[in-house]
Amino acid sequence: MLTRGTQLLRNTTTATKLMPTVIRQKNFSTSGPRGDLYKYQKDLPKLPVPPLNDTVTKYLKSVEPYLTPEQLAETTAKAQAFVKGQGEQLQSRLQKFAADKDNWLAEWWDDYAYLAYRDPVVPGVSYFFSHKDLTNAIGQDQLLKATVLTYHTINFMYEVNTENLEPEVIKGNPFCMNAFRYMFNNSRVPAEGADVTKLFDPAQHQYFVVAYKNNFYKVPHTVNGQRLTKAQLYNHFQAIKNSASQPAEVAIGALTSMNRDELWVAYQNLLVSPINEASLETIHASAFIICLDDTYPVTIEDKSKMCWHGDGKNRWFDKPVEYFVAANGNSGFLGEHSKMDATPTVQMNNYVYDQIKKEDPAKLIAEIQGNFNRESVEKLQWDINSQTRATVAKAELDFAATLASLDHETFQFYGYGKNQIKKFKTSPDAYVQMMMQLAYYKLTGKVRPTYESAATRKYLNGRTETGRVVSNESKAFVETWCDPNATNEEKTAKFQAAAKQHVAYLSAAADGHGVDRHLFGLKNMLQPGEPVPEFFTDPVFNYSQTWYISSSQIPSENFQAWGWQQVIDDGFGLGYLVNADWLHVHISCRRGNGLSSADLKARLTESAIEMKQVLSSVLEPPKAKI
Ligand SMILES: *[C@@H]1O[C@H](CO)[C@@H](O)[C@H](O)[C@H]1NC(C)=O
Ligand SMILES: *[C@@H]1O[C@H](CO)[C@@H](O)[C@H](O)[C@H]1NC(C)=O
Ligand SMILES: *[C@@H]1O[C@H](CO)[C@@H](O)[C@H](O)[C@H]1NC(C)=O
Ligand SMILES: *[C@@H]1O[C@H](CO)[C@@H](O)[C@H](O)[C@H]1NC(C)=O
Ligand SMILES: CC(=O)N[C@H]1CO[C@H](CO)[C@@H](O)[C@@H]1O
Repeated sequence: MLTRGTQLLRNTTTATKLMPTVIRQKNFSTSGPRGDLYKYQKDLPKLPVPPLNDTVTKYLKSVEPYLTPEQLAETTAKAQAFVKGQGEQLQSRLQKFAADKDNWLAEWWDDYAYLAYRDPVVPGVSYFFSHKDLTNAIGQDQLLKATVLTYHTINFMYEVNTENLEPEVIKGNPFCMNAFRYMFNNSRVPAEGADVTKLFDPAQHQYFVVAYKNNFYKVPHTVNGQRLTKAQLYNHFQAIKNSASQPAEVAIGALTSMNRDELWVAYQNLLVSPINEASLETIHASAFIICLDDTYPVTIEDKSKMCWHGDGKNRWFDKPVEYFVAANGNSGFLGEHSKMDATPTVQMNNYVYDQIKKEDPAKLIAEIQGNFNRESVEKLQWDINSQTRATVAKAELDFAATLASLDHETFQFYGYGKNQIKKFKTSPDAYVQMMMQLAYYKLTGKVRPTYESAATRKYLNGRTETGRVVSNESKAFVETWCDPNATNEEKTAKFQAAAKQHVAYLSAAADGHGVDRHLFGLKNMLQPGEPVPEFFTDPVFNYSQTWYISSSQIPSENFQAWGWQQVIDDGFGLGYLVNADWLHVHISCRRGNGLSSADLKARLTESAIEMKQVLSSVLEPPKAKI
């Protein structure tokens, strides 16, 4: 239910420049029968503009834990002046603006949060899923794994393209399926100021791209209306592996690991040659990418690194759907975030992996052996001048430095999971959030602004809202748990109050009644030259959106890890899974800022053990012996 949204509220005072985000190619085919995928779209409610006073009241409540009574009084005075004054005007402008839009936020969001983002997308904003390893022959063999991963992804893609995928309905609410239009046959492409999304007609581009030894290959997925069989796919992979013994001399994919402005400059240079232009378009228009690596990742940390960034060369980071398969069969997914949040890609990965688990290895091997064909290999060509050569070299160095500045660890706790948490009659999400608050407080002695992503897909074109995790109640919870004199009963009561408040805020956020997107919208209503209300220039406003912890949960029992990067230099990024019997938190932070992911990991372990002990002692007292 929860997705990672963006935590990137960067420029707080300037209105965002609007840029075109979608370039439609000609020959857009709309023919053919269509299924139900988008059938509820027309009925979906529009993202609300909440009442101004509600939002500001909720905002004040959310900043209270950080403030002294004097500071709170000052901030409250600014807030009240805003509500009575300029705020009212901005609110009515926003209401008018929203009236004829499908989704008022979507007008700015993709650009503001993602496409105008200039740092490298990896590790900056892309997120990864590490697939659970399969213990059978498919799971241990790179090409068998790549074959079934590709085969089932193509099937899923057909469901999307023919619109036969069933729309998601969560607790009776149909969810917006718009993001599926941006899953396949498109790419993020660098542009000046803000990147763009290029979309292509899937009927005209029936192929995917394979990366191997830093080369890129075009492989058909459909020929004469027939989808490739597993044997044909396998033969293609085999042919690619046979064709290249040495890595490409210049790893052109490394360019996509660069800062976006630098990448844009590199593109201008590449596009001088029609050969490069054609190869770039082949990648952009492809359905998706499969990267075959020569690595053997064993630890969860190494597997995560392979999913997330690999060596930064055998990848094309701008594609929304990119898988990697290691030489030992371990695999994972990397999502480019600009047009899609994690919920649709979790759904796709779950579908694909559920199918893969049903594959019979013996049958698959027999099928492949009986159908051996030598496939021709279509390697993409590049015309590389000295400038490109130098840019790639710089990209590789910069990327190595970026990775070196990243400190990440994986907390995996096998003591208990959702099943145990439910016995405490509490929301598993709230439980893990409070566990992370406790760990952070134990580590830093502070309570600081924390983001949890909430999906707003019940609204048309809805993406995410911020769940503000810290509350008066969560603060009382961590303080009480760190008070050596507090009793287990007191601790339990504080925990329950904090979890209750968490659920209330997150539900409001999913209903479009958080504070962050609304205030963002109001700020966007300021006209050039207009004075910026004190409410927005208040340092508390800025502080309250400085995400020292940025967090998100996704539901999948098919993953052994997932994660992404912290969003501020002094912060942690925490991607978590609440599985039936185990917990996962991927922890990232920046090196050299006095933070340590290993220390937070130790504090998480301590907190997980302590919470179960204390809560069990109160909520599950041992039954008296008869
Ligand atoms: C919201 O409205 C209530 C009731 O009218 C008022 O007491 C409160 O001060 C208002 N909040 C703000 C922030 O202006
Ligand atoms: C928040 O906590 C403070 C200090 O414990 C208390 O004075 C205040 O009334 C609380 N505010 C709310 C909205 O619960
Ligand atoms: C715990 O209780 C003892 C005895 O009442 C008191 O001296 C001490 O200050 C308390 N510690 C804390 C952290 O409140
Ligand atoms: C807060 O202010 C700092 C310093 O000006 C700025 O770098 C940061 O982006 C601001 N944060 C937010 C969330 O606006
Ligand atoms: C331009 C274009 O044809 N885009 C299509 C890409 O594929 C999705 C479905 O996967 C369609 O919804 C888009 O219209």
